[in-house]
Amino acid sequence: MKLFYSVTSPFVRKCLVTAHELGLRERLELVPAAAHPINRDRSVVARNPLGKIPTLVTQDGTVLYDSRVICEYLNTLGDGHLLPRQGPERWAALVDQALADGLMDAAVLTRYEDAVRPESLRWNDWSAGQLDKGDLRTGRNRTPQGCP
Ligand SMILES: N[C@@H](CCC(=O)N[C@@H](CS)C(=O)NCC(=O)O)C(=O)O
Repeated sequence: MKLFYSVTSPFVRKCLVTAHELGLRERLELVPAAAHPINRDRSVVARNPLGKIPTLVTQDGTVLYDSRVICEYLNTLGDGHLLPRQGPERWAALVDQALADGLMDAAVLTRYEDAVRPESLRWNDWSAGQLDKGDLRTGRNRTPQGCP
């Protein structure tokens, strides 16, 4: 399987950790990609119209994208222990994943604001709003009320 990746992507890292935990890491061939919100990486866009990584090409040539989909796929390919298939454990795992994805989205958007947007167009309140999510600024993640 080919995984379009970059070492700086937290979403790629999530998929790599998942593959490692399921004993599938060796089955992934890492293909370097330069996903970027402005300068599109055509090798990724050719497979995923969003141009985002991670993008996975499975053994039979099926293209999967979005880390959630890729992690579900890897879980199915492995022993299935990372994402419970049913019951309250499944909802808890999916909510944990949604929280982690939301934190990563906020971190990536903040990075794009700082590194990609021209300085004259930057809006500090935007970054402050993103960093407030899950207390990213202090590193202390809030647990939503009602979740274990
Ligand atoms: N929801 C996606 C988010 C992936 C994502 O935002 N990846 C970033 C790199 S960390 C990317 O490809 N950005 C390029 C872009 O925004 O066009 C997932 O879970 O895979």
